[in-house]
Amino acid sequence: MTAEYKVHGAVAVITLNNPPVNGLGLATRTAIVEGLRQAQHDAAVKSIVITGAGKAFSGGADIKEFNSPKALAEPTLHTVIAAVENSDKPVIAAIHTVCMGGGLELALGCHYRVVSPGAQIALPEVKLGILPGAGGTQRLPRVVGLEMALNMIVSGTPVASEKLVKTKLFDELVEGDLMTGALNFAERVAATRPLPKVRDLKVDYPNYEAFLQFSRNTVKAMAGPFPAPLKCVEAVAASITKKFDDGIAFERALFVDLVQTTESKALRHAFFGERAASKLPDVPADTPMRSIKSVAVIGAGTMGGGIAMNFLNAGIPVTILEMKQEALDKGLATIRKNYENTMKKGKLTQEKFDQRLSLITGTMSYEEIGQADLVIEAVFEDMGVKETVFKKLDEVMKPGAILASNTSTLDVDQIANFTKRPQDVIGTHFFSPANVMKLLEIVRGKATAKDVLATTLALSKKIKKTGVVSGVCDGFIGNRMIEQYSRQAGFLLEQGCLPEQVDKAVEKFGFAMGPFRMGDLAGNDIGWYIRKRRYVEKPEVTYSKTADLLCELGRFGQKTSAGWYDYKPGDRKAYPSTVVNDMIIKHSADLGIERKKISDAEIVERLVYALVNEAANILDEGIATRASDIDMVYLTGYGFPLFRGGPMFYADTVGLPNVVMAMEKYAKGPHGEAWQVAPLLARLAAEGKTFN
Ligand code: T1G
Repeated sequence: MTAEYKVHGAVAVITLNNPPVNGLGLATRTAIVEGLRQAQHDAAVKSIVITGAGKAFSGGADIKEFNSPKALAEPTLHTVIAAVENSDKPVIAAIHTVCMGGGLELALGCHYRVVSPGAQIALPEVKLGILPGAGGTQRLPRVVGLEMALNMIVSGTPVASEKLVKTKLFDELVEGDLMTGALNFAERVAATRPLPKVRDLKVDYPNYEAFLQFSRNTVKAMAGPFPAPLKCVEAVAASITKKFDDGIAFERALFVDLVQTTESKALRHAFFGERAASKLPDVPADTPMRSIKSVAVIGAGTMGGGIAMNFLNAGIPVTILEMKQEALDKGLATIRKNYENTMKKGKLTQEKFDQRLSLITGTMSYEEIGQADLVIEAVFEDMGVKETVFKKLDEVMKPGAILASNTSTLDVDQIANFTKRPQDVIGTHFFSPANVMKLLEIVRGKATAKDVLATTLALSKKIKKTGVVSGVCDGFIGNRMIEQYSRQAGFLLEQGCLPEQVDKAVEKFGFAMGPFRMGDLAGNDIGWYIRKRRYVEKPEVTYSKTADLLCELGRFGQKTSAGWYDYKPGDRKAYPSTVVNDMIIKHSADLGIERKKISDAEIVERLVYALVNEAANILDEGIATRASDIDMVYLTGYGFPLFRGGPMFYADTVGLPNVVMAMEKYAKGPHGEAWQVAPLLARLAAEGKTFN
């Protein structure tokens, strides 16, 4: 059963038991109604308690059921809540740990609510592109007030139960054992009549129109492409402008609209995609993990310093190693500066600042890092340098230590073979700035042990990264795909576009930054260095030479105050460059290419489908475990727009046959060889299937 029924004296207790978070799926909803019916028919029962087993009261409706018949099958959550509210015996919600979404709405339908301290209370539906659809927008304002309710619903942010005990949301804060407190409370109120109903309360807020208008304006400004936040405001407004049942109907209508939107489906896709990424078919969830109590980082440069900060933030001591005192001092000073800046912005307390800085030690001796449980090298991206470092690490690191490389493209198997313990070697590819970017590509070598993988995945969650496992190939998942994206960007310049048009087109599509602004930020010389290697390794792969011509002018981007764009001192704004645009136009002429007008739609198709096509190969080769992993890479590491769900999700929404048709059209144009449709993509399109 997904809810247990048990009578304690004169109190019937219904315990939700649907691990992991007591999602209110159909079976659970049915069991609740069954329990209420039993309690109603048992004359010995004078009051009813509803609570949750395990680590949640309830995490809300079962998102896995959305857009499936079960979600709307009776008893719906509305029906369950009505059954609770219309019970002729008092129903008390005994809340602990997590009470969110439909779980909170269920509690709001109860006559009373008692709660443990520290419980996370939220209506987070907006984060899934929807809004509370079972009365939350109408009941919450009636117990915590219009403003608090609006903030909670529009942000979706949890509030600790202690902060709400003075509101009508809770009747008692139970400091000790929750069940004991709930049973005592239930006995005390057993005979109290009339039964208090949240729906009978009124929302009182003087001059609410002005507040609501201000809220609309504020939310409109921050919601971007997501429709849900503004609809949350409208739904909450109904709690004061409409009668209760009209407000419920209005909320329901808005919910039904939102749950069908692509934006909501994209957010739900990302929610599950984030969690699925930590699961590997061949690494059991109960794989024993190695204990990581201390970390060493080799290299105190930009990457090494950023990597170190992730562990300091998680309270894990770090020893950072450099070969020269000056570099070590500079690296440590940068870490301190970063924390000082965060503290200045009020995002870090002095106490946390001191604690984090107390956890970092600098050294120039490999011998001093030998006892670390994990060592991550962030040295120069050159196999010779990696070889020297890993041979040294193999010598000094204690048995069982995990040896990780922050390489962004090099062969992790080759690196592992520099050691006598390849099973302990793994790739941990952080993205710059490493203490900010959420993505962590975890590169599993052929020899990487399963417990090393499981440990690294769990550690990525602890340092608040989205860990995505990649197999070994050139560029792993993200950079291998961005390679094709950049190729198309270069061809577009040759054929008629200028950097600003391409960037604007993809930024309008929703990317945080277009390819050329991104190149200027990351450094155009990085791509240049990789292309030079490619020209030798894969001479058959064609590239536009525009990016090389740019680098030959020394225009590496912001770091040289000139790249695809011009930059002014102290100003990070990208100004179109006459020098570069003339160079591009001249290069087309030198190639005998007649430049033509290219639409924004074509720009977006060619850049995004280049990602999708390469991703299909990555999936087919087993480099990525699943399509949603690839989406998570692009959503958390490459600025792909969240409301479009990632490249694979987006391709699914376009329809794979449409993607293939567009690619076949481009295959007839210049550099058509770049549009070889990936076999997996062709197969799925032909079979009417999707990636996800
Ligand atoms: N439905 C289905 N599965 C859920 C779930 C949910 N609501 N919440 C979590 N899971 C799964 C999750 O996929 C993972 O599965 C496991 O539980 C542990 O999650 C009408 C319609 C509750 C704070 O948005 O915020 O109610 O990977 O790793 O870190 O108005 O999960 O193990 O197979 O996140 O301890 C509104 C979403 C739903 C809450 C727990 N509720 N969940 O965090 O564990 S819409 C939410 C969370 C709704 C009504 C509407 C968190 C958590 P697996 P986890 P955690």
